Order: sequence, then C-alpha cells, then structure tokens
Amino acid sequence: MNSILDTRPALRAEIDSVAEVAGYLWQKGWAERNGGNITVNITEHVDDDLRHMPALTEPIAIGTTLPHLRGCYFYCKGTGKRMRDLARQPMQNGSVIRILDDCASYVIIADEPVMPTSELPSHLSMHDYLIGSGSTYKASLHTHPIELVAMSHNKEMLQKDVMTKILWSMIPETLAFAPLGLGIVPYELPGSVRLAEATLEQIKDYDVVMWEKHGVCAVGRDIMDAFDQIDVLNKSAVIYMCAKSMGFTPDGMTPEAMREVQEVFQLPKQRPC
Ligand code: 2HA
Ligand code: ZN
Repeated sequence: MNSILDTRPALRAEIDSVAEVAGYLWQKGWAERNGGNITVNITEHVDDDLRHMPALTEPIAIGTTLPHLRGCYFYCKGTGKRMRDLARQPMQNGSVIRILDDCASYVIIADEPVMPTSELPSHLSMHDYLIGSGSTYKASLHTHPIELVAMSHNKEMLQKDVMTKILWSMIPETLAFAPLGLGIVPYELPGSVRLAEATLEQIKDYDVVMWEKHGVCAVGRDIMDAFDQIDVLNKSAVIYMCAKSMGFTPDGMTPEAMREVQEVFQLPKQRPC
C-alpha cells in the first residue's frame, strides 16, 4: 500500500524517530498494552499535495477549541494501539490529522483512518499553547514510567517542586537535561478535558508534568527530546528507589553542588535548587 512517507524523506525521518521512541517505551516497560501516546506537529513537512489530500473521515470534534491550530497537521498514535506495534508499523498504528478551520474539529488524511489517541484533548491543547507562545517545540509524549509513577503515590512528593528537587539531587545530569523539573497535575480522569486544562497550566512552567498515579506528559523540540527528559527524570527515580530499598534515604547532592551545575551549564533557574 502507498504511504505519504514514500515520497517525503524528511517526514519519513520524523516518523522513524517516533517509531524508535515507541520501541524504547515498550522496552522500558513504560507502555503496557495500549499505554501512552505521542503527537508530533508535522505542519512544516506538509506540501500542496498533502494540503489537498481528501479526508478519510467526516469531521470529528476535538472537544475544545484551539485557535492556534487552524490548518495544522499532526501525526498521532492511534487510540487502543500498542507502542510495540507502532515501533514496527507507525502508519498502521497512528495517522496524520488535519485541523479544520473551526479549530474545534479534525479529519484524518493518511495513511489509514486510524482514530487518534484518547488523550488528544491534552496533546492538542499543549500544541496550541506552544504555537501561541512562539515555541519551536513540535512533540508531545505521554507514557507510564514505573518509578516516577510510584513516587506520585505519596502526598508529600506531590507538593510543588518536592519531587523535582529530589530527582535533581540524585545525579547532576538530571538537573542539566531536565532543567525545568517536574510539574504536578493532581489526579484527573484519563482522556478528560479537565486533565487537558490542568496539564496546560503546568506546561507553561515545566517541560515534563506528572499526572498523579497515572504517568507523565512531556513536550520537546522533537520526540527524542521529550523522551530524553522523561528518561533522565526516571533514572533519578530509580536511583532514589534503589537507595531506599538498600535501607537508607539518599543524601542527594548538596544545594551548593546543584547551584554549581546550574552555573556551569548555564541552566534556566526558575526553581532554586
Ligand atoms: O493511550 O495511556 O492515558 C492510553 C493512555 C491513556
Ligand atoms: Zn496513560
């Protein structure tokens, strides 16, 4: 079967990267069954042929109105689809959608009418915010990283920036490569507009947010960047958990050592160490 990727190497490279990350999510045990979702803004790769491509579906409501998304195109993981399948066949387990002029609905254009992720309201709300704020970020990723989610089952950890400071202090790289830390979204129903709204508030200040007792959601320049930020944060969660299971609470790097990393790496300092 023909694919829109056949004649578009830049778009193919983008989708190959999505497939690569989907494989990592499965290997890490962060993507049981259909867990997690990915959306990437691919508008920059859209040519006239794609723009005029007939829709495979009737218009479908997003559930919210997102004014900055008019005429944008997204690759979206399919709802109910498995990351481990997407890793091999991204265009059978995801699809490309076009946002319509009402900014409140979309159609699927390629390759197959695979319905997009159940978390579409959250993902598209974040993309709308990113475009509106002039960000160059293109990707959004939701996944279920085991140790980070375990930490969210504790009230103290859910206080603003408590988890961020613990995770930063486990290893210098986490501070360097997830320099905005981890925002917190109190528990909301998966796929709900309430979850989307709460996520949006946090994504203004953080690249990665914790959905309490569920998973994390990250935005990034591309899908690899979003994945890397979650990966370094979860690495710290694993170190914290290993120390705890050896019977002690880890000391963590000192505030001075962390401030030195912030200075040397010239990191943004919205949150003091
Ligand atoms: O797509 O992870 O939050 C499956 C989910 C919903
Ligand atoms: Zn989920």
